[in-house]
Amino acid sequence: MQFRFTTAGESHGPALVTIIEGVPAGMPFDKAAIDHELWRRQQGYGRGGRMKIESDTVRILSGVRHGKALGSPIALMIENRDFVHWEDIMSAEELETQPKNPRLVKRPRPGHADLPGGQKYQARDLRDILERASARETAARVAAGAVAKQLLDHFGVTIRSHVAKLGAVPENPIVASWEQISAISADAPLACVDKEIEAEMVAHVDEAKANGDTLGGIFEVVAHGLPVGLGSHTSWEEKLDGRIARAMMSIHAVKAVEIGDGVANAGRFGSEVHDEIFSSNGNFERRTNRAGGLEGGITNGEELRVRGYLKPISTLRKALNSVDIDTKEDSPAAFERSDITAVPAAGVIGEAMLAIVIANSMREKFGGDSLSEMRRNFDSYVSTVRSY
Ligand code: EPS
Repeated sequence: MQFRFTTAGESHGPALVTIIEGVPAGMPFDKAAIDHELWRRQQGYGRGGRMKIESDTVRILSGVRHGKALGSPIALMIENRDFVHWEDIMSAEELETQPKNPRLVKRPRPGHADLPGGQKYQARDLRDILERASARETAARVAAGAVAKQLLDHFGVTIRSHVAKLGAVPENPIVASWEQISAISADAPLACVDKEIEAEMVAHVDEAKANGDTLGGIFEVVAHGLPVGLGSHTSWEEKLDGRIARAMMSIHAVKAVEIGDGVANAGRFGSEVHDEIFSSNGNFERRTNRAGGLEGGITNGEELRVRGYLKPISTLRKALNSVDIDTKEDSPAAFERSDITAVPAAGVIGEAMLAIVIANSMREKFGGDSLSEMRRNFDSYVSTVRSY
């Protein structure tokens, strides 16, 4: 059994939808917890006007009865409140009369899917591309990820994130403990563990805003409480770090992924990198975790740490040069409204994607049609590993 999901929906269409498979029957289903994750994704200093319009919540369409999962596909829907302003432009039916302001997009934004998407799909209105390329889609991923988190909760696995760097601040990504990350308050402006650095980050966002510019940054996601043995060294597709990297890279604007201290480790001696193994009352012990919880593509029981590196958002008020796809003349790229930065939101999305990859790995390893069957398999495996 796999835990898997798909999403559908355009940014200014009627709704986003996700269908999730592989949730074991009998799992208590907490809608409020999903809505809370959606709320978290909408926070963060530097978000644009759209977040004032949307207030994302899910409607459960299938797969849940009397508060428990049935084991069947779960369909969740998130309405786009903004759709009321776009009904004719985003209409599924052919229009008899063109809207007064059709808001055609003809000037592709450098860095966005606009131009290669337009060329590939032969779109003469680049809205056909940008509506689906928009990071709005990640609301549906966060809903699916919130369900994965609920499953992981039953096995003692918790996932959180923090912003390690916002644009150029600070120079080196912040190193934060699980306790520090867990203590970040839900309304912190930039999900940073250090209040002074966070104030500098806020000023950096203000600077970008004043210049009509945008910023990227680095988020770190940490999974706490993982069992040893998720993923496998036996084949490339089974390596958990490979699966995690793919999931993280699929998040909008993520351009690099790092596990543990992977980037810094590339410039160090082996003796400075590998986490030595010590004996402690008949158990194995690590005193460092530079590997980020994975060795040979297998979880080793330490915290799993993954960083996502985001490029700056590609919709700039200070528009970059582009070319009109009809006239072929140089003209500034399209701008309607945009976020200045979305690194804290990307962290929440990173949590969701990591939760989904780990939930899938747990479903593959422990199987079971019901939560209690999965639990028995899990407990028996964990006690086998303990006696190793
Ligand atoms: C986005 C552009 C903005 C963002 C949007 C992603 O939307 P709009 O064009 O409606 O102002 O706010 O993000 C969301 C709507 C969201 O929910 O995260 C883009 O072009 O990627």
